[in-house]
Amino acid sequence: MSRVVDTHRHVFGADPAGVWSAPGRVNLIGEHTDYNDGLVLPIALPHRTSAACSPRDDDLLRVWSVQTDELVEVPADAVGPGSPAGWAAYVAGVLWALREAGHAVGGLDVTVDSEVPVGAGLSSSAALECAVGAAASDLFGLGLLADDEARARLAAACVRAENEVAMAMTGGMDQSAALLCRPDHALLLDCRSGDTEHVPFDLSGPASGAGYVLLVTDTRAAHALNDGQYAERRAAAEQAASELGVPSLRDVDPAALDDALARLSDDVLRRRARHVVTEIDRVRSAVAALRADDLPEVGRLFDASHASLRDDYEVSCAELDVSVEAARTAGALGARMTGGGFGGSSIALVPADGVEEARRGIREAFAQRSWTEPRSFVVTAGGSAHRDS
Ligand code: GAF
Repeated sequence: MSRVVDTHRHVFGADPAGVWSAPGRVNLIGEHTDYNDGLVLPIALPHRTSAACSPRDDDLLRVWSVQTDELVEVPADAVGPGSPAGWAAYVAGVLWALREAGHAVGGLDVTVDSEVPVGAGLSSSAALECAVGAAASDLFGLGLLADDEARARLAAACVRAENEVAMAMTGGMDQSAALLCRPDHALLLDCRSGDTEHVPFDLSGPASGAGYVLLVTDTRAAHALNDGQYAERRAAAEQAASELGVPSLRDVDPAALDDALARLSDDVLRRRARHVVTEIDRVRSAVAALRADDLPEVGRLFDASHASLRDDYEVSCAELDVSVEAARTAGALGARMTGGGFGGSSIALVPADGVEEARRGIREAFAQRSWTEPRSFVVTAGGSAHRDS
């Protein structure tokens, strides 16, 4: 906190009006289902992105990043598709989207500082958008942090920033997680209706025996959502829905999946659709298993989700597969890639007294292949975006 304030003072020559922060996330299960009107189950990470902000009396945005030591200046009328480029798009894009939604939003001086690893599939971009969105809401009196309904509207603006300025065709899970998650709970979000449920996420309860923890492994295999692969998966899912004559793959009944698949025009579409339909069903099962404190079943669902993402949706990569296998070999109840894939992070449900063994197993598996050393850390479910000072 003091670093972002000190940097702001140094760069902009004045104290910020306040500091706001928002978390990264890991999705427990329900991957590539958000843009299919499906179900997702993320938790907010304890890692947060902070934005120290001061309002300006013109419409200029000046934004400094502690991570890149770089100042970007953008007048409001210069913001549009692909402009500005790079990380500043997430900041400028949010102010643009709020204006597009009819809010009176002026210029800002912003300093950002992030604990959320960038490129690790842990939603550093959504954390940045939502920290800035929270700041703009408070500083311009928009009331978009007031309750979950208002927060959902702020999340929608952040998604527009990502889709229409940063040009990444992502769904809405990450922004919803950053704005709606609660400590010690996973967020069950229905991406069609917007309905939410807060599902207790406590792996250490008495019914879980010695207890388990969620181990996140950043494989260090770089991941990007605007390189065409993500958009290609989204287009395939939309084409499958259109061939089946339904608004989205959410509308395919899992019990009638084989019939639906038989009607698709090619095998790739069949595999893409099978992932989405079975994954939405796995979210329902995982929520029931969490509520019943049946962690072995949660582990089995993690494993099934990973296999489906690897074989049917084809968004995994060697580093993710190896981290998942090594975690299981070291005693995890289950493991899977999390987030968009093509690099990024995996999660594993690990016995609380077996964390070091799992971390060592994953590290050694990477060392044997001469890959960059991965970073593994235990996480608990944190809270959503708020004002810090
Ligand atoms: C990325 C996207 F940003 C999300 O919207 C979601 O689609 C996810 O990949 C895959 O579940 O994080």
